[in-house]
Amino acid sequence: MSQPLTRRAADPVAELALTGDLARPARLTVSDLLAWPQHRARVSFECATSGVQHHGFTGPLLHDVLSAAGPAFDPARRKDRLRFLIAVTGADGHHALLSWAEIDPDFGRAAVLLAVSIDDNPLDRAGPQLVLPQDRCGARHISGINAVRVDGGYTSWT
Ligand SMILES: Nc1nc2c(c(=O)[nH]1)N[C@H]1C(S)=C(S)[C@@H](COP(=O)(O)O)O[C@H]1N2
Ligand SMILES: [Mo]
Repeated sequence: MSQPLTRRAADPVAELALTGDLARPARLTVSDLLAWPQHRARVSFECATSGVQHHGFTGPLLHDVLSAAGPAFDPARRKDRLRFLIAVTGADGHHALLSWAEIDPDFGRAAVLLAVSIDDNPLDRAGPQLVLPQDRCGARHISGINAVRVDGGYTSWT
């Protein structure tokens, strides 16, 4: 028998909306995120309520995915990137802001991932997870990401 066409409705796949000051905004599933080079990270973080956790994640670098979407800065001008923020939101409303410079190879160089798997379990249904190997606390490891917004709106200084 052929695969039922209703599979997607019965087994929903999470999507994340990539929006903001981007030339190519996009809606991305976990399977779309496999198109970028995949990285592995073993991380430990402390949760204020549940203690220390250890996990292994795989996924693309957040910087690679956002760069492909064409952020509205001149890539040749390092100072132009410093006003950009990245807002990451989970389906439950938990969210955090990162600065572009935090993940930029010329500045903070944090190897932040948009994880497609946790401990070898795929995240297609739950949605991708933010992984910040440098964080001691787990609060920014946002799970079930459904929106990432890039905001370069702080132009009033110039
Ligand atoms: N979407 C979402 N992600 C989240 C949270 C949350 O409330 N919502 N809590 C954070 C916190 S405080 C921690 S410590 C880590 C691990 O939390 P967990 O043990 O509940 O998975 O997930 C983080 N990611
Ligand atoms: Mo936590």
